[in-house]
Amino acid sequence: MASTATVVKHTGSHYLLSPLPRWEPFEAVLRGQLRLQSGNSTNPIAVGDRVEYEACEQGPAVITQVLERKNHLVRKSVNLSRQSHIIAANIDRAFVVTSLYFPEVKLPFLDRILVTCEMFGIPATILLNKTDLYRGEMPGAIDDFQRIYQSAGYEVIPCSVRTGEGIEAVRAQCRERVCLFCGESGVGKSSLVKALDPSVELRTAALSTAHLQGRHTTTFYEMFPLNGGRDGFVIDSPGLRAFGLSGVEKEEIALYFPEMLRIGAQCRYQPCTHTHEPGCAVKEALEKGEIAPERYQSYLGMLEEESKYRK
Ligand SMILES: Nc1nc2c(ncn2[C@@H]2O[C@H](COP(=O)(O)OP(=O)(O)O)[C@@H](O)[C@H]2O)c(=O)[nH]1
Ligand SMILES: [Mg+2]
Ligand SMILES: [Zn+2]
Repeated sequence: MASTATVVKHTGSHYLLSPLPRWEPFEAVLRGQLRLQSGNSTNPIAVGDRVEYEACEQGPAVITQVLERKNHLVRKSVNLSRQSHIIAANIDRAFVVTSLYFPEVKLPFLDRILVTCEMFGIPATILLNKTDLYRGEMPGAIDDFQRIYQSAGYEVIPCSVRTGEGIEAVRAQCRERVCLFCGESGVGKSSLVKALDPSVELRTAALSTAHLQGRHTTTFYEMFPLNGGRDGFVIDSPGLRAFGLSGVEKEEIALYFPEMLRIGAQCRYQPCTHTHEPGCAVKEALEKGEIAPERYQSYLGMLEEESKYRK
């Protein structure tokens, strides 16, 4: 009889599985022929994958099948081979962590991460961390930030590991879910995970990197239980820098801005790039202040960058 479990860690040849929501990790290996069915990706199974396995009397269990994924994060290989690497699968929510200050927020970078989440079908919540550093000096800046992203359709949770602001709201969102923490380095991802459960051993330095085929770099991700799994499960990440928009058509980019996707259906021309076309509903909404100029600027930046690569 095959049982199902979730991949919580991958270390080269071995996997750790756990029958989530129970945290009882055990070792497993891959049945040989599964490797052949991995298509374009360099790894057939990633952290978060639900798999069927057969238990063995002695030694590790054997993974016999990967169940269908709800979503998965892919990193394209930098070279022109069509290979890609699956970073994680079945993520219920991404926490896109940022701070207004130290490091100073770069909205185009933040928007790129949000677009990446939309591309892969991962619901995102923004954690505006380190409010202890700027709530006093620039109270209006927090409101401005919230206005931009809430009007785009994202929930923003101001939080601080120092004062504890927002931590319980984040915890409530983690429960019964597998959440990915992502965002620029230094914004406080690992600190937030630690605030949710001080016993989590985030060995960020131990994220193994193996060089495959010269320039292709593989990073292994790992899942951790929050308070034994009672508060859900998290995957910390060193950043989303490597996930380019490669392979995205110009016309496609606006579909990953929820506020443009909503309004874009009313544009006179379809598909519309929302730049020069007459009767563009997105530009009208921009003029009326219904779409934040900061988001539109990020969009134009991405359009320009993608066209550059396409020429
Ligand atoms: N003042 C303040 N510092 C924070 C907060 N959260 C994290 N930090 C600090 O920011 C630095 C980077 O945090 P870290 O969790 O390693 O960021 P990561 O790279 O996103 O994982 C560390 O020195 C933390 O102590 C916060 O809420 N307030
Ligand atoms: Mg970290
Ligand atoms: Zn338009």
